[in-house]
Amino acid sequence: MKVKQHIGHLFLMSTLAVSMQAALAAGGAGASSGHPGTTKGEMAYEGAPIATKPDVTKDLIGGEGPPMTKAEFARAKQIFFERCAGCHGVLRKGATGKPLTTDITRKRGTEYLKTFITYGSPRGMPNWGTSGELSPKEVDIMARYLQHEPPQPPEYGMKEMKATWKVLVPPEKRPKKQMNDLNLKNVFSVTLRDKGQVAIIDGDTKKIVNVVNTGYAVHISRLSASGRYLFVIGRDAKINMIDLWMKKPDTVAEIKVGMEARSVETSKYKGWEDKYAIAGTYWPPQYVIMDGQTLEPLKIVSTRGMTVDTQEYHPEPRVAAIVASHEHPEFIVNVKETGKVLMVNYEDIDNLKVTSIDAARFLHDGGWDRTQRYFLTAANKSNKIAVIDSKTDKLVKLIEVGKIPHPGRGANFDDPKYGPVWATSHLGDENIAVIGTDPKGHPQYAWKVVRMLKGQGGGSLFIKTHPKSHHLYVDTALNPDDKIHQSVAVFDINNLEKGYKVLPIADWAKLGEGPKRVVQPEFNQRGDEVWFSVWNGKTQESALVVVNDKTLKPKAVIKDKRLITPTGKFNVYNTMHDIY
Ligand code: DHE
Repeated sequence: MKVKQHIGHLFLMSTLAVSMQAALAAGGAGASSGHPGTTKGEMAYEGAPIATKPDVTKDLIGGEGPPMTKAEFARAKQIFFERCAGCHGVLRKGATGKPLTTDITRKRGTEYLKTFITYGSPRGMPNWGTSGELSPKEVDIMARYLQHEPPQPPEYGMKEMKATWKVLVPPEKRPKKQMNDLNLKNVFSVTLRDKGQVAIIDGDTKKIVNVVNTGYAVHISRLSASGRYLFVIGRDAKINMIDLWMKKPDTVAEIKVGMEARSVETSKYKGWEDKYAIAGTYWPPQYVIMDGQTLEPLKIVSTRGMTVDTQEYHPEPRVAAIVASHEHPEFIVNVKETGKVLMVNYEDIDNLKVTSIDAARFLHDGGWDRTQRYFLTAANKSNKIAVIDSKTDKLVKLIEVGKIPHPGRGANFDDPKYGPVWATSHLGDENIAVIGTDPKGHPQYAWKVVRMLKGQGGGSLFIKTHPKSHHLYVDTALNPDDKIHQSVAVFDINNLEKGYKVLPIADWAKLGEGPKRVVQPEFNQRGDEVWFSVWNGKTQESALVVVNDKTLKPKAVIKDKRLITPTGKFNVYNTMHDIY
């Protein structure tokens, strides 16, 4: 493994690209990582380098750990942030990976830890040594490093946020009306992951309107309730607020709200449209409520606290998905490691009311049922979907599903037999769990898995349909088989028993070399087209494939040298109105 000397942002940019590229070059999701239970694709997905810079931490070297030089400690920390922190957490308190706190590691000792790091475990720990990813010397350094207290990244409060906050175009200088002739409702914001950019694409003409520089390894986009402002968050916790009314939509305000983040959302309750924005961070573990017109940070709240099951203190409970309630002036905040869903009422942010709902670990992503009253969210390592009633602010049910549910925002449709349902696919198996969501009309099926459909295989990240469509699309972006991760399964909702058809999306894109994972279906506003990303390596050609939802035939292939590593796509109208 090559030693890189420079650390910091640029280093992380390149290592993320390198690690994803390595996985992609090795067949991407297709290659085994050399130990049972985790594919290269999954490793690249969950164990990607974190955005927090290793040079900013407070280090507690010495004390009771085995002897190490400063240079060894620095090297180990760099490796840990690149390869381990995504699963074990920065403070090593455990997330999808096991806890590695010093009370545990010192008991195990250097030799045991070396063996574990070298050979891995069937439960998901990679074989870093025998795969050649770490040299014997690096394994030895890591084994000793883990017996020292974890280096602590700095806190990030109001002072730090304000220092990065910029209003590039103040509200009074912004257009008073839409200055372009775009059909804004059918515009798409497309994540260009490894470029740290989003492409704003006109869904009608399929032309790129602008490419906007955003945060590092940019992650998701969300819309303001009015549909005018687009909020984009990078993994480095940088938020861009883009005004779609400008002649050429561009950033009007930006801020960095922490060191590591995944989620952003805006207030949608009646009377509160476009008033607030909220972002949740992985590091520090907290969320911040901001002014919805300027991104001025107003209120920061920590998520540190007790876990839902063992009721012990967790120092690093990361904020996962956030959605805006339609029933109350509230944000619904998933806290991953404590397994709690917070209903954050923004009516009076100086006297903040937060209802904490016990769900299960480790909360990740989720979406609304068709009535937008119930929020269904994945507790992925518990193999459960938690149902939250946003009207009563209570947990309705924890539903056992398949292995590692990963719904994105899920898919709502009318099942011919069971009535209104919401569905999720899974990372860990081929199941698609279909859950009844109509306690009034179909009480016998409500909050039960009414069907387990069989898809192409595990490694699914996203599933999608639309009220106007009778098709259910399921990607398998991280499946080990090239054929499977380069295509999608589509079910006819009116004939689910019939099984699925396979659409060879990557073949339709006619690209050259590369893993070409097909990821995240997203409908246009009218609900008659569905868009897919064909996600290739950073130096390879990628594309977007638009499928005619009626005929299931390709309608357009969007290629452009600026479309580098496209992943998530967010249609303005569907994202504004939570249609999926
Ligand atoms: Fe995501 C949503 C976290 C890796 C594409 N991802 C989310 C959400 C969370 C999350 C918490 C929900 C946000 C919300 O709704 O408020 N994602 C993480 C990770 O922690 C993880 C596993 C590892 C990491 O280092 O970030 C991760 N995610 C990825 C990818 O590698 C994906 C496939 C490609 C990419 O662009 O990075 C990816 N995540 C997405 C997308 C969404 C998302 C496209 C939004 C889906 C939607 O339809 O709303």
